[in-house]
Amino acid sequence: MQWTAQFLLSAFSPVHFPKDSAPEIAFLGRSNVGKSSLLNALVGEKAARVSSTPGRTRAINFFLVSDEREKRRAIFADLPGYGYAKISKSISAEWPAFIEPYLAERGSLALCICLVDANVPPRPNDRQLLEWLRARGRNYVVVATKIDRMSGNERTRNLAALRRGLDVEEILPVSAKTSFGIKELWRRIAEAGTEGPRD
Ligand SMILES: Nc1nc2c(ncn2[C@@H]2O[C@H](COP(=O)(O)OP(=O)(O)OP(=O)(O)O)[C@@H](O)[C@H]2O)c(=O)[nH]1
Ligand SMILES: [Mg+2]
Repeated sequence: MQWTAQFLLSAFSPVHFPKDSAPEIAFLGRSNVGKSSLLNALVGEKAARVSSTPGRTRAINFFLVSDEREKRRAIFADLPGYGYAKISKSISAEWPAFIEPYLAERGSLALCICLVDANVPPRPNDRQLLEWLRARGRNYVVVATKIDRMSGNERTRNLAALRRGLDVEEILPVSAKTSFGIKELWRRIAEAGTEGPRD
């Protein structure tokens, strides 16, 4: 597969959202969890801006991802992170107001990739987001990022704690650094419905 990612636009309000012309995959998670890095690892290029300063992105950045040979297309939406401020009370209090309507109403949203850091214990705001997505019947997959930072035993322990704490059956371990888990995540994305060739 040879994917290319083309930056479309940064949206600060629903009027800026691009036409929903292809199945959309949203990247959700706390600031600094590795959303932009994972997006880049999936497409194999530096499309999204990676920053060591958490909370930089306040917009939804849309990318058109395509495989010209196979005639497949998807839109990747890199969302602003939540939960960086230590005093945060809820997700919505610190997330730009247009994120909630995006998640609730975007017709083409096919899959939410919910990222949690494999090195960090379960957090209430991650759990809260997952409950919110479940309540609205959104299709999601939870991935644990930065898995390269830990040994086998620690991995198993942390992933079990995250599954328990977030009340989910399955968490896919991934690393943007080593590309661990990227193939499996692509499989999930394709399942959720990238637009394939029509005969
Ligand atoms: N070791 C390791 N570091 C990673 C991985 N993914 C991301 N990072 C690092 O984590 C930091 C944050 O990565 P980003 O991809 O910018 O995180 P983000 O979730 O997009 O952050 P915001 O846009 O601020 O919400 C950067 O310093 C990355 O290099 C990974 O798989 N392994
Ligand atoms: Mg980012």
